[in-house]
Amino acid sequence: MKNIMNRFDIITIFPTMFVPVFNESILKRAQEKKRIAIRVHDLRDYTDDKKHRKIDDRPFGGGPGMVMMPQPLFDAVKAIKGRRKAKVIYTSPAGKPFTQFHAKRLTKAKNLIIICGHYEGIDERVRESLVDEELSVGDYVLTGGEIPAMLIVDAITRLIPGVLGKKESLIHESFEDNLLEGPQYTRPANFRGKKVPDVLLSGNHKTIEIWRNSRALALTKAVRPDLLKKDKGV
Ligand code: 9WO
Repeated sequence: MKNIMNRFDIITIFPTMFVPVFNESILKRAQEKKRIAIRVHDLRDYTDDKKHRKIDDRPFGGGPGMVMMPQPLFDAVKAIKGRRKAKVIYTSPAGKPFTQFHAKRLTKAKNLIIICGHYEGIDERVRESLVDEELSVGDYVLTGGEIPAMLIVDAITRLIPGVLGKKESLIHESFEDNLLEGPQYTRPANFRGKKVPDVLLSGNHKTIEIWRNSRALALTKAVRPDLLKKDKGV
């Protein structure tokens, strides 16, 4: 809670996409509690093309589609940064895989500027001179970088001290061992003939912990054995 607030600036051609996502639940509360500040910027506000607010152009050398021009992106990042230090992130399938490890590391950055790509992507000079980190959120192609940007803000924010309640934070602490969580049950103990495992009703905390760990390990081995091969993810 000593933390000065984390600030996220997002550069996009679809600013309204972020409104519903950032104004619900924990992300909303984190802003109200001043743990984070999120600013969404319309890239078109930064183009020199006053008339058509153009931000893309045809690729040199030919080929299909359009490329995001350097001018609006350079000017947007410069204006948003001001005198502050900021890390500039571009999301693309060609980036390094974004994992829990990156989410944790990026909680330390006071200001993240996330560029959301469209069309065929950004002019290479933006990548070379403006982008500090290129991150992928998975091996698939999307229609734009907006959803990856939301995802990155979400994953980082829940790790910022004071964002989650004490109970929720403890739950995430138990994930630090690269295991998936085993099955969970709530009332009733017998739902239409389907029973909760006896061990969970036993009240024996030690036995319950051993059972949970063994289920977590079995599940991880079955569906994500790669997580058990050291330093993956968390
Ligand atoms: C697309 C692409 C495909 C294969 C290899 C590299 C690539 N880079 C891009 C790219 O920069 N695309 C731009 C952003 C424009 C089209 C929509 N964009 C996008 C980002 N689609 N998918 C992503 C993305 C971002 C992070 N993690 C997974 C997917």
